[in-house]
Amino acid sequence: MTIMREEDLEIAIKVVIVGNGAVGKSSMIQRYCKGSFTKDYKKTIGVDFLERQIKVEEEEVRLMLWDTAGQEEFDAITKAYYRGAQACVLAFSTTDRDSFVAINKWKKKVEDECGSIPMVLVQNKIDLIDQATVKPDEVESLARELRVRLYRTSVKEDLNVDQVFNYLVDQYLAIINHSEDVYTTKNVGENIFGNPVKLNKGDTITLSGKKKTSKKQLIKSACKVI
Ligand SMILES: Nc1nc2c(ncn2[C@@H]2O[C@H](COP(=O)(O)OP(=O)(O)OP(=O)(O)O)[C@@H](O)[C@H]2O)c(=O)[nH]1
Ligand SMILES: [Mg+2]
Repeated sequence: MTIMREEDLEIAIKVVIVGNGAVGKSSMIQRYCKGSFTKDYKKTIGVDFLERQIKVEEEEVRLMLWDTAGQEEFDAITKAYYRGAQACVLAFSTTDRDSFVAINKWKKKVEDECGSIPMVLVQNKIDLIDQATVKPDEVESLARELRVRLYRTSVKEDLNVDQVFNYLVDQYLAIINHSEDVYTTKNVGENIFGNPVKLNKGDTITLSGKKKTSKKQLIKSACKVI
């Protein structure tokens, strides 16, 4: 028999970063995970993956960042990698109006696969504000319309990148902590898992505590996706 101790478990969050080509998705992940920035543009072919472990209120959280290709030629293959994502970054570039217009399409594409998950709108390359092709108020109204928080980042200058991921982690933890509350509530009622208010004999109750995954499970699930 294997005894699994609490310290063997960790919270793992799969985050997908989507948006048009060249908006800075790979650069953002590279900045966040490796602390570096490269000026040259090398488009992502298909999908890439990096991870970073952070500590949030004494909890180890492993962020698995899925970097998807923004170029249209890869549209068909990237979608499959969204599956199982628990959070999403919708990125566009300050200097590329098309990438701003495409945000709705990216959001829908992710929601088609993942349903409603924590998302954030990121206006990258804010260091190039003098070459902006989008007005601040139209960006703010898109964020309001989509009901997502807006962050203006410069991956180049390392501005606001950590904040984007911290926010998503907080959002995700709030959701799982809430599901724990529901789980421990005596009166299950109509909860976020869609269980009926009045339980009858034979009803199925969906139980879900804090989602912690063992390292082994993590590797297994990552392998499945690849
Ligand atoms: N000035 C400036 N340039 C940036 C910033 N972030 C990324 N870049 C540059 O923008 C270009 C594209 O960056 P990538 O990270 O490769 O873009 P991507 O979104 O991953 O592109 P695809 O992989 O094709 O989808 C690169 O030349 C980066 O150096 C930024 O904040 N400011
Ligand atoms: Mg890329």
